This record gives sequence, structure tokens and C-alpha cells, in this order.
Amino acid sequence: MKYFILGHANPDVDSIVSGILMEKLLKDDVDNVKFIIPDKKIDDNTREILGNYGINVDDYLGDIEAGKYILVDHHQDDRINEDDVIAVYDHHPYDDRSDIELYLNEDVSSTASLICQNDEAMFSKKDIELAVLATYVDTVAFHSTRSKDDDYTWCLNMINKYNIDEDKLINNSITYTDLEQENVAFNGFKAYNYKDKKIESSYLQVHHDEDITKYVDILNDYFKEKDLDYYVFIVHDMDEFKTVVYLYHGGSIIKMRYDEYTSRGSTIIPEVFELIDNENKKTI
Ligand SMILES: [Mn+2]
Repeated sequence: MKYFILGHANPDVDSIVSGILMEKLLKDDVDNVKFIIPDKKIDDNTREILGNYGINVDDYLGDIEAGKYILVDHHQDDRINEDDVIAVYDHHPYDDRSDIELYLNEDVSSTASLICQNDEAMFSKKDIELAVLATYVDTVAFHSTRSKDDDYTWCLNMINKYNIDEDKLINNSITYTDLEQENVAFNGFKAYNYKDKKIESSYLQVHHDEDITKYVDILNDYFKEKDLDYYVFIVHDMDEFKTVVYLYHGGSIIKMRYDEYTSRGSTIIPEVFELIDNENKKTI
């Protein structure tokens, strides 16, 4: 039997680091286990950050094959058979998948820190530096609503213990989206299914005064063309750490302002799921 570790589609730093750490953790005990990235294109920013820490994402590119799957940094995956999932390590605990035997899904700062904190003795200094990096990137250096105090304390302990460069971590986790890249309106694209509703989302990290009108319009055309229930476009102001969400639904766009860097995975998407729950209640 072959075993594969799989992060989410369009993987970010946490997803890739989690895959690398999980592979290391399992390799001694499990034959034929491999972390694979089946995506044809990896986000430039993610590639660059990992490159700065000695990781070449191309080393992990590989196609989906028949086998059993361990999911990291997500817990539902359209690319594989649901029955082939044998374990989940995630930090998006908003639907119950306790049908999966090994299911660890906790509301923590990053999947990489969850994996690393559980088995710290198994990891080298380099692995731990990667886990701290993934945690800094996923929480935008602990500015995001995703941040947990315990994980910040853990990161600071690791930074001290292993003499990790914190300025370098901060420089690699507070970043601005390259607005010149192709299809930038779809930056950080993710798709979700919740109670038979189709939701898609993208985000930008921009300067305070950036005019994002054209992206709102592009996504409005896209939303009208596709058979989607919701599109969630998120604009993070990286100068002031504030967030604006454009929620496309039906024929309108609702604009919501948040006074802090608001996490998609731990705050915004759960709010959309709550909206869906409320709409369902109305129709019953
Ligand atoms: Mn993550």
C-alpha cells in the first residue's frame, strides 16, 4: 500500500511545511509514505518564502495516485476519494469529520505548530524553524485573528532556544501581494463546500491606499458567470492591519469592515457558514 500526505489545493507555507514535517514524522515507521504537491502552479510568494528557508517546492511535485491519504492543513479534498482518507491534521475545526479514525483538528495558529508541538523531540532545529515560520506566515506575524497566545509563547521559546532570526521571520510573514501577476484577483484562491453550498474565495494583501475597484468588478463578472452561492473577496490592509470583505451573494455585494487583520480560515469563512446556517433555518 502507498501512503500520501496531501496539503490543500493552491498550497500556502503552512500547508507545505505541514506536509514536510508529517513526512518526516511517519517515514521511520511507515514504508512508502510521501508528501506530494499535485498542483501545477505554486504561488510565487509561497515559493519565495520557502526558498528563503532552503526549501525547493519542486522537490515535492507529484501526481495523485491510488493509495491512502493523510490530509494536512485541510480536511476535505475533491481531488481524492473520501474513503481513502485515513488521517487528518488541521486547524479549521468547523465541521465534524469524526468518522475519520485519526482526526486531529484544533483551533490553533497553524497546522505545522500542531504537528511540531505534539512530537517536538522528533524534529531538528531546521524543522522547528520551518514550523515557527509557517506559524508566523499563517498568523501574519501574530497580527491575524487566527493567532493564539499559547502558540506565540511556543514560537518565542523556540526562537530563543534555537537562536532563530525573528526579523527574518517577520519580513517573510508580513508581505504584499504582487499586483502585477496574472489573475491577481484570484490570489490565494480556495473553494469550499458547506451544506451543499458552493463558496469560493481569494484575497489580497495591499497598501492602505490601494484602489481595488477593478478586482471587485472582475470578481463580480466571474461570480455572475459561475454557478456559485457565495464569493468571498478579502482585502487586507497591511499598513494598518485591517480587513475589508466583499461578499458576493445573489445579486448583490455586501462590504464588511474589520478593525483587525481578520483571518479567512478562522473568522471570515466560519461567519459565512453561520450565514448559510441562518438562511437554512429561515427556509425550514
Ligand atoms: Mn494553515
